[in-house]
Amino acid sequence: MKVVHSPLHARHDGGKELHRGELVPCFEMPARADFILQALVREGFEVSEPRPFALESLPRVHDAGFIEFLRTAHAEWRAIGKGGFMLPGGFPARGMRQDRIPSGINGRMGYYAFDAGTPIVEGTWDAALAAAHCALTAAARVAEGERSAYALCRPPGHHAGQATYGGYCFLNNAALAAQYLRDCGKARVAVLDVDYHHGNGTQDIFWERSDVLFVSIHGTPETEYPYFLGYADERGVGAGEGYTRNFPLPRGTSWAEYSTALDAALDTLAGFSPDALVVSLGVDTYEGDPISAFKLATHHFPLMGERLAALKVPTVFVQEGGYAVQDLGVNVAGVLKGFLAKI
Ligand code: Q9C
Ligand code: ZN
Repeated sequence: MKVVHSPLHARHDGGKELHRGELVPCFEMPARADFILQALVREGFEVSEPRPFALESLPRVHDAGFIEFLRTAHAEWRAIGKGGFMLPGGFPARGMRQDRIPSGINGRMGYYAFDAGTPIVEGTWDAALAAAHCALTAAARVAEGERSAYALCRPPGHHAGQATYGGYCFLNNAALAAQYLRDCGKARVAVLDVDYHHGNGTQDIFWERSDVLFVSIHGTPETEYPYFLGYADERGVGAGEGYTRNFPLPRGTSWAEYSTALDAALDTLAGFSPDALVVSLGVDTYEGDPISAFKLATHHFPLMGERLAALKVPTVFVQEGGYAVQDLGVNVAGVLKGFLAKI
């Protein structure tokens, strides 16, 4: 399995995020990708840089105005005399207008953002675009016949919707990979999201579609971020009805209950008979994660990989969350090695 990685990820270094009422150093930091890369190189994985892609590959899943906002946001911030990181100060909540996009940069930031924990800095666009290219390159390799590929995406992507950013995510790398596989002629593509947090962005993007199945296992939105999506009764609408499936689990969930939900999710995936699979691979389900509350141990991650291999479907792994920086590499390598041992 080849690894796709870009050093441009380091251009995104958010500084501070608003977390539980305080400005704290960002959990989503450049060292995350460095630790994962080190571990994978140590395990003998071959690493390459992403291929170039036209900007036109992005509007397949994202709104054009949203992409333009991300591309130019920090330059506009500098144009009003500001530097450093950008965080929004207001959002179009219930009872407010959603149909007017403010012209000023502060209002426009609140229009497209859905939290105050996702700073934009000067290099954010370059890093987010490089991460998207990593995911597209991994998808291209699988479309060309490789059994699997791993995209070391940073910043992550699964919280980014058609026209929204948040949860440390700007462009939805997994959704871009899934759409790329569709465009290469894979008729049915499944996305399995095992990040601790619900993949609200991916769900949003494929909500009305029956050609891409979205399945997510995550901490219940009753207590866990992103709070406002990810309940079991969300199943898609219109043509997409039944093609979104959610498995919310309580804080404190350990491998015994987690693996039962994983088996149910895998049954759902097998019933769809996908031609390709995209795994949104967050390892913030780990017991040592500083912002999450599941209890998976390092030795459980290879078991997860083994079960994914049993689907026998060409698979693109896309890195999402995981914030126990020192242990990220061994946990990610564990999933990939477990998978490779069973194919
Ligand atoms: N600032 C991923 O794992 N933190 N995103 C909540 C608000 C947001 C996690 C506190 C956690 C997002 C890709
Ligand atoms: Zn997460």
